[in-house]
Order: sequence, then C-alpha cells, then structure tokens
Amino acid sequence: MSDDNVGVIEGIKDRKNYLSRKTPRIKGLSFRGQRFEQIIASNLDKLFLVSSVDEPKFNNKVIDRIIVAAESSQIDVVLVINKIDLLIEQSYIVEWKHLYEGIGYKVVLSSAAEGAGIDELLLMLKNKVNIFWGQSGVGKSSLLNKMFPQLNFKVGDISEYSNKGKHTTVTSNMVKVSEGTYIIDTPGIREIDPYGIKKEDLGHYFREFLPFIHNCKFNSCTHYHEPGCAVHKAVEDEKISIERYESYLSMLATVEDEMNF
Ligand SMILES: Nc1nc2c(ncn2[C@@H]2O[C@H](COP(=O)(O)OP(=O)(O)O)[C@@H](O)[C@H]2O)c(=O)[nH]1
Ligand SMILES: [Mg+2]
Ligand SMILES: [Zn+2]
Repeated sequence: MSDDNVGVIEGIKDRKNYLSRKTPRIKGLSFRGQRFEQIIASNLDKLFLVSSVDEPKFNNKVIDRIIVAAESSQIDVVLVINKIDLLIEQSYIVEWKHLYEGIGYKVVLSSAAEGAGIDELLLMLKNKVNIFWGQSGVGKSSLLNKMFPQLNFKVGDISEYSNKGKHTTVTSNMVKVSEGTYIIDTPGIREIDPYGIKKEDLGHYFREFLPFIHNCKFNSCTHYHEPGCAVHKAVEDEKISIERYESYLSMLATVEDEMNF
C-alpha cells in the first residue's frame, strides 16, 4: 500500500503453472457455444485429488479428467480416496489404489470422520502450495478441517451439489496454514473440462501411455482406431488398464466435439 492508501502493483511474478478449465456452457460464460479458459489457481506445487468410496460413488472417470488437467499443467498429483469408514468390502478400493500406484501416483486412503490418512496428508502438504480438488461432497472441506481445525470450512452444504444452476462460483480461497504452507479449497466446481487440450496431445497426459506412444505407426495417432497403434496393442496385452483406456476414449470424444462445433 502507498501512503494515500491506494494499492500499488510492485511487481508481477511469473506464473510457473496454472490450473484452468473451460467455462461452463451457460449464458454469460460462453458465447454461441464457444467456451473460454477460466483460471482457477496458479503457482501450485501439489494437487490433492479427492474422491470417495461412496456418497458420492467412486468415479474413476472424474479422477482421470482431473489428472489430465493436472498433468497438462505440470502439477504433482496425490490421489486421496476418502470415506474409507464407509467401506464394507475393502478389496475393490485396494485394486483402484494399486492401479493408480502402478502408474506412479501417490494414493492415500483417508477418513475425515475417523482420522485415517490425516498424518500422511499433513506430511505431504508441508511447505507447499496445495490445492484440493474433486467432486462436491467427497469430503475436501472435512479433510481440511480435520487437519487444520482453525480453518472451520463449511461442510456438507447441499446447495453445492444438488443445485445444478450453481456452477458459476469458482472463488477458491488460498489460506496460509503455517510458514510456507498454503492450501486452496475449491468449493462448487462441478464441471471439470480441461481447457485447450488437442486430441493428438491427450495421450501424453495419460502417463502410462508414454512408453508406447512413439511406437505408433502414425505420428498423429489418437490411439483410437488407427492401424498400428502401440497404445491399443498395450491395452490388449494388459500393459495399460482397460479402465484408463476407456477414460481416455471418453475424453477424446469430448475433445473432438469441442473442435467440431
Ligand atoms: N462417512 C464419512 N463422511 C464424510 C467423510 N468426510 C466427509 N464426510 C461427509 O460428506 C459430506 C460432504 O463433506 P464436505 O467436506 O462438505 O465435502 P466437499 O464438498 O468435498 O468439501 C458431509 O456430510 C461430511 O460430513 C468421511 O471421511 N466419512
Ligand atoms: Mg467443500
Ligand atoms: Zn496410437
């Protein structure tokens, strides 16, 4: 602040990375069907991708979309699977955990209700700028409150996920929790369409595809129906999981739609 109480910009720091999405398809945020880039947060060290085993149901497609957003922005991802206190049968969640660990992501099983995984998360976010992202209702605010009770974030606001009209809010507040440690909660972000991803680049954001991509017959291979596709072959050989490949194909379809409007 200057003497006369007017803010003065003293410098603009370079953005090392930023997370963005396509603006939702609603009046005021899109124009004749065209959607723009909306920046959610910048200069991030880690993205905690929060999901839950139930309420809402574990959804790997949503997870993979957020991973693509993070990978395309070069942000480190930690997958958090919350509400493990609701698990009756452990095994299927453990299989998902192994799948993502096999690709190279850290996976934390947590329960904001019972405290599981909290210490592990606290260690991971120390001295970093961290963003918490994931579907509404998975327990992002609850986990943050459990780790930092002084935050007192609002929990379980039904309007966040039942009121479909309410997806314009992307106000995400950054909070300093200790020297060098920052967290950003992301309330009310329902729609997660990564912005500006070309169909020929999409495969690069599925890490486990990388060792195969260069063996595809065509440089511009989209790993869908092209002959001589090494990614497709790797799926057949069970070197790439069918679940991840299906996520890839469903994203590929939306990328194509956007380009053809
Ligand atoms: N059983 C259970 N419920 C949880 C857990 N974490 C959060 N919840 C509940 O899930 C609902 C949504 O939590 P909230 O933190 O607001 O989710 P957010 O939208 O991701 O921030 C609330 O009713 C919480 O009490 C958990 O670990 N176990
Ligand atoms: Mg919340
Ligand atoms: Zn290919």
